[in-house]
Amino acid sequence: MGSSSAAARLVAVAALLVLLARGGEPVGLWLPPPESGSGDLGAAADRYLTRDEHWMSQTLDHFNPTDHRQFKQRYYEFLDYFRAPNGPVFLYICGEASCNGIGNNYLAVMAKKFGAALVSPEHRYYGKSSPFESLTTENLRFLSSKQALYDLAVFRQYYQETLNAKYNRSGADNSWFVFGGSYAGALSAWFRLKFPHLTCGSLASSGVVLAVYNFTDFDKQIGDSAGPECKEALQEVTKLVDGQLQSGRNSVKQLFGAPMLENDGDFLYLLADAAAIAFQYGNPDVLCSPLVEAKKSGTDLMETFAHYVKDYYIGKFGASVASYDQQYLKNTTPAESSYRLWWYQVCSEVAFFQVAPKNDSIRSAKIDARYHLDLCRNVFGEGVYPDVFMTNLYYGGTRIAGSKIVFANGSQDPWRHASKQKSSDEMPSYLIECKNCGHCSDLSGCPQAPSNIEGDSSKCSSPEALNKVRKQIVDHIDLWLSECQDQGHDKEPSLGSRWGIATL
Ligand SMILES: *[C@@H]1O[C@H](CO)[C@@H](O)[C@H](O)[C@H]1NC(C)=O
Ligand SMILES: *[C@@H]1O[C@H](CO)[C@@H](O)[C@H](O)[C@H]1NC(C)=O
Ligand SMILES: *[C@@H]1O[C@H](CO)[C@@H](O)[C@H](O)[C@H]1NC(C)=O
Ligand SMILES: CC(=O)N[C@H]1CO[C@H](CO)[C@@H](O)[C@@H]1O
Repeated sequence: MGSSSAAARLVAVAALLVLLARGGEPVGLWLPPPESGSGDLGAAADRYLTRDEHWMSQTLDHFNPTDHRQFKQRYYEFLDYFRAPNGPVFLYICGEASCNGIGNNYLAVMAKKFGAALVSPEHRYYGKSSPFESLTTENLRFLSSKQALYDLAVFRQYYQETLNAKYNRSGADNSWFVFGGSYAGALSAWFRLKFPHLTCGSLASSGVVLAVYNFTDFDKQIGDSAGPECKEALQEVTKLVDGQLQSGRNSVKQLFGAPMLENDGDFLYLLADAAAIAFQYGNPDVLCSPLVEAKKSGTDLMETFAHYVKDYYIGKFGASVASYDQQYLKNTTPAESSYRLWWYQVCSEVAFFQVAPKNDSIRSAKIDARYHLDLCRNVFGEGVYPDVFMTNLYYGGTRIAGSKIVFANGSQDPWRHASKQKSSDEMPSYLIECKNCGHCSDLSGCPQAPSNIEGDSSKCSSPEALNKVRKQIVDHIDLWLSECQDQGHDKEPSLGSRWGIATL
């Protein structure tokens, strides 16, 4: 604990959160499918390699050398595959949700191939790594990607020393490689950009490195992923729902199992997210088959969509209706706050306002920039505004001037339009094209709910498309790790392919 009087407010919130955490993940925003417990689709044995918690003391404010306050940051380590002591270290960056362990996805497969140690720190403020007991807007001012990147750098050094102590070495430096998906994919790219001496390379899986204010491409991609028939049905539903709300028939909210959402915008946002998630996580048919069928047979479209929302999105997928409620987003209790925290990052740094395009929109036109700005003001008060210009000036957006970063995005994923567009020698970018290839398919396979052990690709509509990109990713990792080693990391002599994966 630090010296400031405010330090008293800083707590290792572990005790509190152990009781309260229910793994609330902001699924509506963009995260990997929910924890087991909140929906049926998250449950799977062997979903995690480890859930054993470790802790380190982290600096609260990396940009103020006179502020010595610290907080407890949670992390995980998995050493079963580690070719000790000289193997590489794979740092998996956890993003905007409670980080409940090291997932058993394709990263595990790669770690095994490379003999890598796996480590994964939780993002500051999320889960059990909250510096404050109460997440008032004032207390959220240390929540930013810039602070989070410094956390990663400090963690990287801390863990290297921990490893050295474990193997009785001093001054050794293993070859590190960073990984992340979605927002954490952007952090992965930015980490390599800002701290190139601390990692041999980066995988930015669906890495959203471009902050976007009016993110209309998101809705457009949903239309493209849905195809003309399903898109038209979705648009018809929106028209019907808008009409009901227009004429004051709030009972329509009941139909969707969301009577508690007083604000029409919040309700419409829930419906838009419910549709997006089908494509984002690779389950298009669950949504589109019944809708297209209903349209052909003249069955009530609104009821068909309502059934999908209630049965699939809320029931199976585990989405939380309350999380769309701005009243709920004002709750400052850490365990209740993943959604609030991500909205803070949206409202202060990256925006990604998923507004309706002027033409041919799927979501209601009422979901516009105004809706988002009102939400930001209502939930966080005056003065919280996403300066996307400065965010992109700082990192470079899609013109990021990094190196040894591999980008991968799924063809059906609405988020891909915030990822890096063009491939270059130093920063290759791959598009994984298949009917159910979505967000972070390279790591998680498809569909992503239910979760696939080791990121199994066999259920992708084109497993070859995914396997091909995975092979390319592995080749880049192999090359960049070996180049790193040439520069004096770990002294292990090379054997054929330096990392012993010649047989891939
Ligand atoms: C650690 O290394 C030092 C210096 O080489 C050596 O003296 C010591 O015995 C080692 N300790 C263990 C536990 O291996
Ligand atoms: C976003 O869209 C709104 C409404 O269409 C418009 O007024 C605003 O200028 C746009 N902002 C940016 C930064 O494009
Ligand atoms: C609006 O969208 C429709 C359907 O995709 C398209 O045919 C039309 O050209 C678009 N109009 C404008 C002005 O972009
Ligand atoms: C927005 C988008 O589609 N991004 C890119 C994903 O990666 C492929 C391959 O480089 C590009 O063609 C896409 O443009």
